[in-house]
Amino acid sequence: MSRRLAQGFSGDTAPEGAPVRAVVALGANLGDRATTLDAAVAALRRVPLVEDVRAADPIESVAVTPEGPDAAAPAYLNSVAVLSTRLAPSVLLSYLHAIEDAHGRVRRERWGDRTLDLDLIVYDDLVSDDPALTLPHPRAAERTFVLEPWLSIDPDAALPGAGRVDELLAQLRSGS
Ligand code: A4P
Ligand code: MG
Repeated sequence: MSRRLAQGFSGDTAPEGAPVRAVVALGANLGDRATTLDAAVAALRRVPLVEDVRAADPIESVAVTPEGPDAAAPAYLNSVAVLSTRLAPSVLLSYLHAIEDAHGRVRRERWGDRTLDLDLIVYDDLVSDDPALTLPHPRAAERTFVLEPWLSIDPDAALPGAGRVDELLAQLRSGS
């Protein structure tokens, strides 16, 4: 059963201090994308109370904008990292923002081009509709560029409330 964010996740660390599994999506469509993604994974490995970071080989994808796919925009490199952490989800998100900032992320427009985007896709089986941290990430289930790299490093991956990642990906690929 999914847990709600309000129940016991207000501190800086996970409840009972037990490590939980989290999934982070990485994206870049400006600058030296591959170098940036490598550096972001290295930075994730240095975050306190984060362990066992495993990152997928990056894939290239057409930029998705609010108007739909835009082949004229710079293409993205996307990857996904699976990790174990004792940090509370809001604290983990703060570290993700700090890593984005360290790589020159400028927030001008939603879904705008960016040197680095780090999204928290899942944190254990937590469900949250807080706009500051929505879990699972509300658009993950419809994004091949998230599901494909995730599945490559976790064949049993599942998105709480949406289902198995292999099945979601098959549905997206078949257009259903
Ligand atoms: N926020 C809420 N929930 C989360 C979460 N689970 N993870 C809040 C991360 N952030 C979360 O984020 C905006 C706000 O979302 C933050 O204040 C945070 O507290 P942002 O990173 O500043 O802005 P953004 O990334 O432009 O917005 P958003 O809505 O997160 O966009 P997405 O969904 O990340 O989409 N096309 C390709 N091919 N590949 C991509 O990676 N990425 C995007 C961005 C668009 N098109 C893309 C790709
Ligand atoms: Mg984002």
